[in-house]
Amino acid sequence: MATSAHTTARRVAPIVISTWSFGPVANAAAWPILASGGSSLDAVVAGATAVEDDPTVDSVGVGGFPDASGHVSLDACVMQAPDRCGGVCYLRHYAGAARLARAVMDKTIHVLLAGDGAEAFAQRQGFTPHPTHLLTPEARAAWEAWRTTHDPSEAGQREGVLPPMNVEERYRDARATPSDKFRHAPGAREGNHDTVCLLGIDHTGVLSGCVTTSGLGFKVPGRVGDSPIIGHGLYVDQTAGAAAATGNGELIMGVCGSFLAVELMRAGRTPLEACLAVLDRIISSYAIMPQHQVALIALAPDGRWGAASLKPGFSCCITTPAGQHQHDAQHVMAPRFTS
Ligand code: SD4
Repeated sequence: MATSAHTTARRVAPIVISTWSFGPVANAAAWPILASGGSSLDAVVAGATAVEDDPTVDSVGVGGFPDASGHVSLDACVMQAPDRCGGVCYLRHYAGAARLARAVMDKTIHVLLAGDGAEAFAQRQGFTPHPTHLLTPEARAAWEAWRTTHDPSEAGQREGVLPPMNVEERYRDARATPSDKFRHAPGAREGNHDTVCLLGIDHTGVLSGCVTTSGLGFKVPGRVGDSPIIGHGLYVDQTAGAAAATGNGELIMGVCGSFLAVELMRAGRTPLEACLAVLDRIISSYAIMPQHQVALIALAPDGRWGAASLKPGFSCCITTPAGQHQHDAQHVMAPRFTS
């Protein structure tokens, strides 16, 4: 069946862009598919799956940090067009959220399946329950350590107190300035990772996106963020472009961050301008706290891309026929706070 994902196909150089420092892991799985003429949808799902399957990544897939009650829950979505999107959320006993999100898109009339229903669907699709409910010994140990200083019943409930962010605090390194007020953000953890978001274009010019996460560490049980929700964590339109978001989902959801970025590109903004404008909207819409971070990546149908974040420390990985590089994204927040 022809879909709107394929009505505007055109020949452009393939590209894949993915978030954070595990981007190279994602792109290593995605790029061979694009380079050999495969589809951008296959590529972004393969890239997301590679990160999900790495148990050392404590913010995506197996090995993700649990919620305040000690249970891991996974969220993911895929998108090519308004009539080609799917997602799963609050998946607690099955790995492979990105592949399952694709199955929702390909095999159902629905967009988003949650919780028990998503897991029943996973079983019907031949997925097998994860033997340890996605919780690795390392993630369990981190949760137990967190419990020694936090009351799980208060997680995310007291005003001004957020669950710890899964944000790489790489801005603590040599590039950080002493005046950076974010250097000692509460909840910051050295070397941690975040949601993996991938945007890609294949040799036929078709855009696809995929986002997958275990969400904020030690979140309130039942909490679902932006990542699996179309228009929030991910939006793709074949004529306007694609965008994906990572960071504090609550800040992204209130402004429909990814949808807004794509609509700004439709209105003529470059991918970078679109990312920066979404961050400006977030800054003007919320009381930004030190532990907040939001980052966006955006990709135009012609292959131009952009990336930006509230705070320093966000990078993304770009792979094209010309090669691969890790890009430190422009950040908007620290200069305003330090001036
Ligand atoms: C969430 N946006 O669940 C995700 C988490 C994330 O960097 O992206 N962290 O809110």
